[in-house]
Amino acid sequence: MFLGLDSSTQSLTAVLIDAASGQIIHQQSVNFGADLPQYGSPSGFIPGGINGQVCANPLMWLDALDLLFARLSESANLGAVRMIAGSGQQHGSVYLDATFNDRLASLDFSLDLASQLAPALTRADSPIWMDTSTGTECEEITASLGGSNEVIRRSGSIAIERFTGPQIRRFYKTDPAAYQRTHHIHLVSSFIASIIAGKSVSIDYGDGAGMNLLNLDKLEWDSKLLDATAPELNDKLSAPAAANCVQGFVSRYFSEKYGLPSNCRTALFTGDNPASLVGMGATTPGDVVISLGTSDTFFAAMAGPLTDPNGFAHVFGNPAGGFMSLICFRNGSLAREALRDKLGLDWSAFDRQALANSSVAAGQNLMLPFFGPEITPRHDFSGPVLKGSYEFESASEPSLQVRALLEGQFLNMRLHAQWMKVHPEHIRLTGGASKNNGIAQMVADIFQAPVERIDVSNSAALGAALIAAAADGYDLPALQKIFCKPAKDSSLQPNLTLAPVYADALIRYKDLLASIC
Ligand code: XUL
Repeated sequence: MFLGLDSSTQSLTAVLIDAASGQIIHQQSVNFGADLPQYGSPSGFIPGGINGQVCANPLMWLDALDLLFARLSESANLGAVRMIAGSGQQHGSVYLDATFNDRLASLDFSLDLASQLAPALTRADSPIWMDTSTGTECEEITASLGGSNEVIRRSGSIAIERFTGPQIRRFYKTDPAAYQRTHHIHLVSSFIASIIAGKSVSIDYGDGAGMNLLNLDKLEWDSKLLDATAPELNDKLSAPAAANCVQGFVSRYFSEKYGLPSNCRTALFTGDNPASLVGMGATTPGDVVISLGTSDTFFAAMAGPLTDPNGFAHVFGNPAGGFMSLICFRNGSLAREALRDKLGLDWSAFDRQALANSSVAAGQNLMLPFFGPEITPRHDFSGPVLKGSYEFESASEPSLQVRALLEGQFLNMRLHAQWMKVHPEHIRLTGGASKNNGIAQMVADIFQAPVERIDVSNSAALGAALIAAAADGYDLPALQKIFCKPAKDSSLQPNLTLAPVYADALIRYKDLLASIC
């Protein structure tokens, strides 16, 4: 059996799989807000941060680990676990002093993790991915590298507020003495991995690429980016490595306290998005995942470290080897809901409208589908931009607007994924709106690729369990065929006659966008 853990923003989740029988044996979760109310973090972070600061208490993550393993040891056979891997919310960082390793090596299992490791923290809180306080530091790092293009070329992303490098720089500037005392800087993923392994372990390429510090060509910490970020930073970071590197055996704390076998091994942990790529069964170039949520995301495996020249997208390591892109679109459900409300429709009417006028109206009317500021493309839109027939622009025929909004969202995705030079061969669609057949067909038609619906809850923790099994020698693609199956009867083929229609719409969409920003 293999155990995958995911320490996300709101919860810590475990998925236990039996690789030989292809079964998920057990799933268990600790919700930070509900299960650990003493941390005053109902949504997993400390509310009320000023100037865009969003932090969590790393001791909460440790208490969650103890609670999760206590629950697991009561409800599952941990004695059969051969390897553990995991993932964490990306970008968050934990700061520790020179005693960290010794404390890990001598943990007393009659006590808890939080009280024994608290004295090693050089910073009581951990900035997480929701933090936007580092605008100045991003500008400083960018200037020091001679511009955004160079930061993108080296690290795969522009210097961006939530990424760890700018966060480290801000810590160094605001509390230089504490920075000086810091011997280890960990990501959430590598912090939890270190606790499980009983020693400070490496940062993997998947999560490490979310720091604005990893050189994607060399897969090493980039000396120019390190210098631009904070002094002596190289010494405080463990060397980056591949996610499936086995670290050794699980810490005695976990084997003696919770019944894991003493020869249970641990792999590195990665970011939640790279782990989801594995859990969604999309680690081969040509596989694309589109997740329709509050924001929509598009992520896809890539063989080489290509980067988005516009700097809208991010590039991370793919735990199965190679790289992956992550492109976020802020106006996802936010925009779908805004249009639904504006047209006075309920969801079922909205869904029916999406199905209506199928091929006849395809690509005829254009909408830049942004009801507020967008990140891909980065622009402060004040509302959608419409170009088409009178019936469309005046909303006298509301179905035309519903169709154009959705088409606009997927044309925008197709346009902003072109830099990857990957033609999607399979699209895995997930998230609330993916259940709608009209929307799913539209995705197939606009990308001209087959679409499968996949409904994996806990895809990051499942991905981590699969990484653990692969690190033990199992064939990952074979495991993914079993564990990451699309929902029954959920596959849709593209309507090939619409290929030229959407190729033309894409050009007109691009021109309309260029006329605005
Ligand atoms: C990715 C990002 C989020 C976190 C959420 O860049 O910031 O998806 O990983 O857990």
